[in-house]
Amino acid sequence: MISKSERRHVLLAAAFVLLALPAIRGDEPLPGMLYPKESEFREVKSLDGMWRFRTAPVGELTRGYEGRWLDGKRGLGDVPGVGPIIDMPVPSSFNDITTNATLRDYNGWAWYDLAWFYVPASWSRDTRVVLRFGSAHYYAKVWVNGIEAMSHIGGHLPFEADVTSLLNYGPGGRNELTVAINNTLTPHTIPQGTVTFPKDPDRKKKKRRRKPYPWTRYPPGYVSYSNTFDFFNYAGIHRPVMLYTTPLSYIEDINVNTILQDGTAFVEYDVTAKPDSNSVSPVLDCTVELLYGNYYDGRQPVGGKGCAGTLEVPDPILWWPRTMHPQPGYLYTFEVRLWMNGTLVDIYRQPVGLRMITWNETSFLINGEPVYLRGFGRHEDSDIRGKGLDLPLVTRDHNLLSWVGANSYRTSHYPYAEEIMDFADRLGFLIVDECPAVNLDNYDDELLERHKAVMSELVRRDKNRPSVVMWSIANEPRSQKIAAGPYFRSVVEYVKTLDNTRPLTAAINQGYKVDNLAQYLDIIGVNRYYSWYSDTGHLELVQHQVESEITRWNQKFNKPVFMTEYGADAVSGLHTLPESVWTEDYQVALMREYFKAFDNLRSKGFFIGEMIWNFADFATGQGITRVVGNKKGVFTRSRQPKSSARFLKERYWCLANHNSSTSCCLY
Ligand code: GCB
Repeated sequence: MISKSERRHVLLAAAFVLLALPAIRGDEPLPGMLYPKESEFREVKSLDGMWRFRTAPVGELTRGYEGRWLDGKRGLGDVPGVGPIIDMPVPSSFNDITTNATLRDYNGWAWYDLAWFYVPASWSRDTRVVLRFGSAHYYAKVWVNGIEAMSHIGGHLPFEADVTSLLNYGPGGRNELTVAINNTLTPHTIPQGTVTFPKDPDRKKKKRRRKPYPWTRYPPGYVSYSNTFDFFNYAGIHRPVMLYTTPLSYIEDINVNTILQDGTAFVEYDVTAKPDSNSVSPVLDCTVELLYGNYYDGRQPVGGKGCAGTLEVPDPILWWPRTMHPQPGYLYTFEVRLWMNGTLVDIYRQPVGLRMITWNETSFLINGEPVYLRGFGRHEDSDIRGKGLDLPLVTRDHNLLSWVGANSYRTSHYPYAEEIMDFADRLGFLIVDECPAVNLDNYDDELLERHKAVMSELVRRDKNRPSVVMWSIANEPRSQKIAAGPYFRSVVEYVKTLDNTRPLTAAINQGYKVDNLAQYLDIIGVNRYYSWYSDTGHLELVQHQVESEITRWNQKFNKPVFMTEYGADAVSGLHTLPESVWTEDYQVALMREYFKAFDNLRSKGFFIGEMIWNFADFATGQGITRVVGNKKGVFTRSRQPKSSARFLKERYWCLANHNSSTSCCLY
């Protein structure tokens, strides 16, 4: 049995996660958070690179705080006996960088330190300097020169703080940045996880016996961290860390939305600007221009005056998804100039795509044209880097997505890096943008607040992206539970207040008879593993099962339906004839059966897409149903094709080039 003091210690460490919730509640409007960009008035400095790193020893999780690892003088502190300080690349997950299994599986506080760094001589307290993290998983606390600068709950989304007053400037002005992150997941984090103290059957104290028996299964103090989702709980500073400047009066946020009417695009915009707090009676004003492409190319941009308004664009070049137009993903640049008392003080350039989304009971349309999604569920995942952003990998992924003929993917099961979303905007991929609510199980008000907060951070970040065409509010929640009904109703109502220009969806794995979520969605996503997790090996059942179930979802809810997941694990290089589970041959054979069903469903008019699970093999926690990770990728983890990739390519290009009455089953 774990002693009271040991239990207290672990709970105390976890409590840092739970009690230190930032003041932001789900229903409070968030300040803007534009992506850092250079302009005539702004500079960006990357803090990526090699940082110093140390974890608190297992069983002494608060050691970093007790040892004052953040005091701004000693970096991570040379505290004897707590293990070495090692080099750690940023961005990256820390788990797979070393050869150490304890670090791979670590739960608790991990400390990062960057010392020393210097800021350009041109920066001073008269410049506004912001420190921004693209994401850190899961909970993060940040100190600049030993002074707490910010904290943030949740991986996968950016956070930032004005650190102007915390930095040292000028010659000799050295700076230190310390970050503590904690990847402990609890029933009130999104996603959820559990911390348990497993009981040792033999360590009970016998009556009148002072000492307990020695343990047989779990040593004293043993703590177990678990979750139910099927991907490795990678942790670390996963995305770029940047310092950027803005003028003291600055553009804080931009909202852009396009309405198409009779061949004209009406671009509604709204700019939020902040005046310099020292200026007496500041008057702020904006001028805006919609530039073709990303520069002045001789064509006359459409311009406007005022920080809010509507631009009328005759003959617009619309943003189209891949294969729906010879020039997909066309981006204009929305240039905002901020003026204070008649002087130009700030410029920000926001890429925008002019497109309009509509949906009805049967279809999902872009610019008035019905769209059929040919896509994937994916993961941010790769060898060594884990979930750390890696641009060569991301570029390869988008080249493979283009090669295979896909037009879409879901950011299963969490928001992806902004740099990844940029690819989607530019290349014309349609994104189902998912929040990290994977496998939600127990519902209560505290979780609901967190869910709303995550959704508001996601919408704030991605609202201007033309590639983002749906918000996915959850993946496979236990939506059969009665409490799921009111819970998701609140989430949906809340997200609609943030953005009513995009439909809401979720990937559901419960049956249509018991589910309590689909009724609130605009478009229903269904995850099914016929002939894999159910009726394993019985391919002859797939077509009928898929067709009849998907049809029932539509009949019951009268909404468009798409398949958000289906698939089979295939170990690359494993073949049998006839095909059997885990082989490349079985993966292909299973896909063929799903394709037959999809083609019949397509002709019924309400089935709007198919997204195979998964784009590439990916890491999971260890388990007896996983062979060093999930092998449902059509590409391997090193991004090489399995037989299924070539097979899928035939189908996706067939779908791209034909209409809904053509069979693309490839019998
Ligand atoms: C699912 C989950 C996904 C898993 C997949 C599988 O339904 O949404 O996270 O990886 O099944 O392979 O079991």
